[in-house]
Amino acid sequence: MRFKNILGLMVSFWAISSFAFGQKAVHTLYLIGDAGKPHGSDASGEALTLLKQELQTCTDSVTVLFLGDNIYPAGMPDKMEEGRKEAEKNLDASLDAVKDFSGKVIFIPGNHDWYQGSFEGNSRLENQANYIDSVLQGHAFIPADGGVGVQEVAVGDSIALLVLDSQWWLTAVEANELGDTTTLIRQLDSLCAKNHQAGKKVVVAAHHPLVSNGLHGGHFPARAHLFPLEEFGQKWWGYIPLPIFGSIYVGYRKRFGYKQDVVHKGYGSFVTSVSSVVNKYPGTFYVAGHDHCLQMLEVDGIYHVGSGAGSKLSYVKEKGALFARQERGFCKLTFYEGGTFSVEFITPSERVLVSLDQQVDGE
Ligand SMILES: [Fe+2]
Ligand SMILES: [Mn+2]
Repeated sequence: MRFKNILGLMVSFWAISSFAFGQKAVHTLYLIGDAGKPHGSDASGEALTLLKQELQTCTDSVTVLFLGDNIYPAGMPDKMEEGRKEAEKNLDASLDAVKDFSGKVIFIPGNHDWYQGSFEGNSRLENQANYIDSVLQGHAFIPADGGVGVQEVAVGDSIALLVLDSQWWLTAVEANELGDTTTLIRQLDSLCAKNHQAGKKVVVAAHHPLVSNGLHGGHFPARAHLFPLEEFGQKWWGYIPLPIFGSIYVGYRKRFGYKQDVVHKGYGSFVTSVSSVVNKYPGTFYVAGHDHCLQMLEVDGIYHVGSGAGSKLSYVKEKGALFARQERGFCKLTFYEGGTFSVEFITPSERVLVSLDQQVDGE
């Protein structure tokens, strides 16, 4: 990051802090995604440890939202099935971070919770919902019954949290069952309209982002052209140079993508349809995980928050973002009396309040 960006962030930190401390917070949302592999390396659990510490000082007007991929690699198998113990262990770290906290906790599903959208996906979501409920006793998983549509969750009087199961959409498109997607879009539009007219801040939450400066958004570091396997884990084969294959791979991901990439046909239909609704309501927040980094982008008056650095890490491009870090952590979105808000990213090494008019112009 260049000097002027650092200076800009410092100035805006001061500016936002001044108004934030002078105003009463009405509700705070903690956003953490892709936290389902907390035992991968020594540092993999650091975001959840940090969240647990952070929540020790929190009151009731706080909601913690787990943005999907709560269990890697394939969601929650049946009790006697292979992989069940590992799945429980992976989810337990998230549950432990929130179990002594008195506010609201919500888990939404990602592609890994869905078993990558396979036919077994629904039963794995049900297993996860039941397991979370057995620990937290509060139906914290949405959608609890495997149902589709938009779920409106009450989080304070002035905020409307609208939750979508984006992997359900991707699965429906693949199975060519598009009927219900039209219903979902109509429902989303009427809920956005109703809450905007009521003067509420609208936060739409789903696992899959509409736009991302990370890998799923089609952004790769230059070294991916030489070491394309590096993305698939820090193993020895990640350091095999594959120059021509690397460029073909990166080009393919950018142009066509695979099922979990923004440019892919099925995912693209989700992006087009949901964007056509939320873009009608400037000032809306769209919060997601999926790319394993922390980022915030502003596109056409919509604030896109990406908070998928709950356990894994991957590349994010800084250019064009209001904030971007390849670091584990989470986002704190605070709403104040009078309709103002602040966005803060918290990692083990820093807390950064995002300035809304300071796009990063470096690489
Ligand atoms: Fe993920
Ligand atoms: Mn994902």
